[in-house]
Amino acid sequence: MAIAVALLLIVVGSVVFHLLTPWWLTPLASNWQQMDDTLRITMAVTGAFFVVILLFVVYTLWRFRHREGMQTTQRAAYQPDNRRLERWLIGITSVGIVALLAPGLAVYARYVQPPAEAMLLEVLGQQWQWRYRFPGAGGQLGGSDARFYSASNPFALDPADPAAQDDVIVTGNEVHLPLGRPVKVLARSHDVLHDFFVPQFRARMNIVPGQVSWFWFTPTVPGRYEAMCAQLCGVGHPNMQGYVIVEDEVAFQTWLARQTNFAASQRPVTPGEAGSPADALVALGASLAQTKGCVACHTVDGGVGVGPTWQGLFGKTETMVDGSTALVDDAYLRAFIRDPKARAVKGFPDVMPTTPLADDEMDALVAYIKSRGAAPQ
Ligand SMILES: [Cu+2]
Repeated sequence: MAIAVALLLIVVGSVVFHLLTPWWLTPLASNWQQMDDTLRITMAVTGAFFVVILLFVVYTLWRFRHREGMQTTQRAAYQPDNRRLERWLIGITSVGIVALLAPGLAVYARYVQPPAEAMLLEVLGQQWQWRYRFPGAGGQLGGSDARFYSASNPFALDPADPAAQDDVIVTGNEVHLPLGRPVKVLARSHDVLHDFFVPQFRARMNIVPGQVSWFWFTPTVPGRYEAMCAQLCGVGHPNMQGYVIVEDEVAFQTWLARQTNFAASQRPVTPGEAGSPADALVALGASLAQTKGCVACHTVDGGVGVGPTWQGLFGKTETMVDGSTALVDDAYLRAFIRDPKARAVKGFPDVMPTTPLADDEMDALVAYIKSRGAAPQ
């Protein structure tokens, strides 16, 4: 009987929790009301089966409990089969399973068929950051091939493709989208499985290396939304965050006009007119730290990350896993970035990937780390 009471409490508790919980879905910010409907149907079907099955177990435990004075000879009747009951059970279960699967299939079919007027947005996943690309005025994205990949061409775009020249390359992990316009998202991965997910849009898609997967949505509420990776993709996975800013068309066009295109991003970097060349180098290093994904693991404000923070790193004495110590200077940083596996710093996982850097990029990145300040003596 104790088990029957416990099961009854679980059923009542679950239903009450479901009705009173503050953990409801975030407000919907896209056209995908159908996703929420599907979720509610799933909840209703699984919830009903959960309650009915547990209540049935509670009933049988109570109905056939042991009672004082029961005849010790009383035995359960053996019933080899019961056609009528089986037909009912198979029928109800089948209806339940169809109700679980069919709405999802119908919504998914719509989810991967973007309207013809949808604008294109490419999302590129990489351990552990997001990059974005829009087609230029021509409306066509340039072609890519793995052999074109380089540190300055992370999308591996074909430099000879005329359609690639005006492609808008977004630097950093934040992308803007216009309100009320359907967007077709084309998703590619640079390395392993990722999944682009913005909860408020109810939109997500797995990203498989070597494939382009897609889905579409129309943002319906202005705001700043967090995009996250929804496939465990390595030790930096929780840091793989981006942002989608939904704003009116005018603000979006203003933002878009400020972005660089592919052709411009391929020109050699020249120090800016404003500020000294040293400042320009540090500024370039700061932007490289973003685009190369360094900031996924290294904070610059002393915060805890997967790797050592860059605040106060330069000039500090690091202890290695083998107990030896090393002064963090120019040569140390360069050697470590070139070959992260050569040695391991005590207290940090040995997971730093090798990032291809041109010589001038290395100079800029080291200058930036240096600028984050020497360790206090
Ligand atoms: Cu990921």
